[in-house]
Amino acid sequence: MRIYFTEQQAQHAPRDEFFRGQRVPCFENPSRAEFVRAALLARGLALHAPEADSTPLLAQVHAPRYLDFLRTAWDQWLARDPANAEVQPFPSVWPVRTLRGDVEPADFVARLGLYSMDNGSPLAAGTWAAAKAGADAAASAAQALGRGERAAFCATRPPGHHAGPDFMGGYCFINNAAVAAQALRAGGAARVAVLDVDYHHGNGTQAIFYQRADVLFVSLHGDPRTEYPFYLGHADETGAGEGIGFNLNLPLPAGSSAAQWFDALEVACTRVARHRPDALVVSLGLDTYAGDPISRFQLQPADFTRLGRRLARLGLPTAFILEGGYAAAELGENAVRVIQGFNDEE
Ligand code: Q9C
Ligand code: ZN
Repeated sequence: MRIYFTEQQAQHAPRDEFFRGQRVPCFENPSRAEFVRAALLARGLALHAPEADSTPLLAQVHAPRYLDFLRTAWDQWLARDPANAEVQPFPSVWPVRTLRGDVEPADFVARLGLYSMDNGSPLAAGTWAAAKAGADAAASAAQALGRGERAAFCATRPPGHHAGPDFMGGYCFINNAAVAAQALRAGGAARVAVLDVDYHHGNGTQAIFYQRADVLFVSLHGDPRTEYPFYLGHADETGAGEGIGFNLNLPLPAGSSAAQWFDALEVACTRVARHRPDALVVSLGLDTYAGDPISRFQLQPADFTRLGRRLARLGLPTAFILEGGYAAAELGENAVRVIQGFNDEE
């Protein structure tokens, strides 16, 4: 398994976020990747810097005006006031129903609202550098599979699966799983499957591929009736147009046990296999862990080994993309368990 890590991840280091009416230190922070790096190195696994440039792929999964905004957002924030270097921008108004999203406001915070689904995705000076490097890793993982590698693993952050065609959200800016899937298609895979096992529904990935039959999206996640992202991820979302039948959501109640979760994983794997994909992208959120501070499933460390084994048994070239997982100190061990479970099954 070829593993990717980027030094740029550390440049995305916003200070705090809104949580239950308070500002708290960001759950999604550089220590997450550092814990994963340390655990991988402790097992003697080699880490690689991305060798691909994702630029052409980004325009295939995100809107040009969103990418332009994201690339220049911090400079725009500083242009408004140099003292903003020490201040985090947050959106405060959004173009919801009846309001217009087609006209870009001149005001920076209004544009930030236009391109955000929530106020939970703080920007920092190095957000673009970190997110772009993560997307480069996703493109590199796809390329590695194209060269005949059995699997690749992107130990990168920020995560990506909540980022939609033209918006950030849920700590995500560039949809790395979508970049990997698109790169696999460009590299000759006729059919690709994305299996999203993060605790939260991958609304961004679903939206990007909702009308397509070539990229199947399957997700198991906390029921959006009670869990973030709330407004997508229900079982009746099955695709549109050409994509009808190529989207499968398996929502589970908050608090679900590992046994319930693995039953749903079986349904997911059966659907993936029926697609007969040439490659698989796994949106690997590890926030299904029982110790996760913001999520409510009950997986134990040994369950991540079992997950790795089950995914290997699909027998597909597989690109793992790290998504959520906020019990930072345990994130490395849990990631390594997925990798070792997958490799053991070989
Ligand atoms: N600031 C991922 O796991 N935020 N994103 C809840 C409010 C939403 C999680 C706290 C959680 C998003 C990639
Ligand atoms: Zn998550």
